[in-house]
Amino acid sequence: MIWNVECETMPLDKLRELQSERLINTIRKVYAHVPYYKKMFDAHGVKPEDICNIDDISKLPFTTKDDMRDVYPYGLLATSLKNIVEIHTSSGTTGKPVVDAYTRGDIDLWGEVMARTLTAGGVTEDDIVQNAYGYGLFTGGLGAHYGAQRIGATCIPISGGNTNRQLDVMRDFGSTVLTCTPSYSLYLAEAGKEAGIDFEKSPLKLGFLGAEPWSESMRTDIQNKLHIKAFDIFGLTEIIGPGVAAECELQNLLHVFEDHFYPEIINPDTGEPLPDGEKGELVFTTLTKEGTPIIRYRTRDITYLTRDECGCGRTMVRMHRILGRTDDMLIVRGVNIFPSQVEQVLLKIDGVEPHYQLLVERKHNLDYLEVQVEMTENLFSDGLKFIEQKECQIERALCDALLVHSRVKLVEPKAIARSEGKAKRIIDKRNI
Ligand code: DLL
Repeated sequence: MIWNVECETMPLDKLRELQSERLINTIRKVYAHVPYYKKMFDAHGVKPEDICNIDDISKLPFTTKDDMRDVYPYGLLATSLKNIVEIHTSSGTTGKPVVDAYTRGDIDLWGEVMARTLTAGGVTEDDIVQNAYGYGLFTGGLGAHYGAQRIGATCIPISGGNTNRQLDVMRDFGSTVLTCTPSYSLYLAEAGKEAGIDFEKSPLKLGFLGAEPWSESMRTDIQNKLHIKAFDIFGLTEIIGPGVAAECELQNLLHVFEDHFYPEIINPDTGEPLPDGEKGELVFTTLTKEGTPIIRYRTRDITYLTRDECGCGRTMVRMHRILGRTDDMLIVRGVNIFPSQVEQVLLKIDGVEPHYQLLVERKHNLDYLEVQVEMTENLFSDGLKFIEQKECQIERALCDALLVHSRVKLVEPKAIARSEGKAKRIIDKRNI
């Protein structure tokens, strides 16, 4: 099923024309209204008049997460604050988060692209959507919410966590669609089985899973355990949240809604654009966003694009599921984390050294993060009681900074292996 046949199956020449027109408008707008972009374009020697069609996009400079943080909170606004009706921010940055500010038009666009996402997997107004993505500053909850409501489905805004309640709601209300992270869907499957739910007989039939990496074998597992068809959905706060790309009923690569979000693949070392089919870093330019339009945003996600025809009839370019990252970002229970965030916290705490390692494991389909930190000789000689107190203190500080719980284990001085090159900060034992 296709939500917006006219847009999603647009002939390629018309699509190029539309993208060109929208890019030209966006560039004019940001040059005139966002001092940050004017400065960047001037420094790069590019003027709005130089952008005549979508292929000229490669003349424009990139935007990075650091650029966005530097102009926190409102530096990328392309409209007056009185036109902003909602704000979301991303997790996983040291210092200030990245801000996405939405006008009424942007919220409307979000509902549209999420309606496309859910319809692509078969959701209709007859469905009951159990939305177990987190509501709040994270974009998952409200993004899926707007899409489900746009379709006219019944949305249950249960948000993340509280597994027993999730299972009760699923049973009592007869949820037909589940939206959450892939790992949480597997956790629900196991907990449901233990609670005596027979998923083969339950009305649940579709899952829209994303916000973290997963694999084909994980899809098979989820589909078998929950007796649903599971779709990969992709997005990021900086662009709009979920609703940037999604699989269709053929479950073969994700269609990028490129009439609104223009994708490129670049060589992460040189910044040179790469042709279709070649793996590299995914870059997005928003073509219609009003509040915080973004030009050539470097996502750090690795994938490739293909224009091979898809049997569903959509003409929108497809991207492979995310293959990795060009940086050391970890996603734990759907929350983005950088080792540098941990370091920032440790530097403020007495009795420990900034020698640490993050161990991530998946047990019963839930992620567990252990942070091993070296203590100072003094703390080491103070005794167990003091060490335990310190562990609790660091756990609390890390939870505030990372927005996810971790277990802290203080280890003896010099216990963490030193490296002659880059320190090995992450041991990821998850077999995704
Ligand atoms: O995770 C938005 C989202 C919510 C997407 C719900 C899908 C469903 P952020 O918190 O800003 O936004 O994190 C964005 O998460 O750059 C990827 O590295 C990763 N990511 C998102 N979706 C997928 C996916 C939301 N389907 C970052 N597969 C992105 C792999 C994903 N990684």
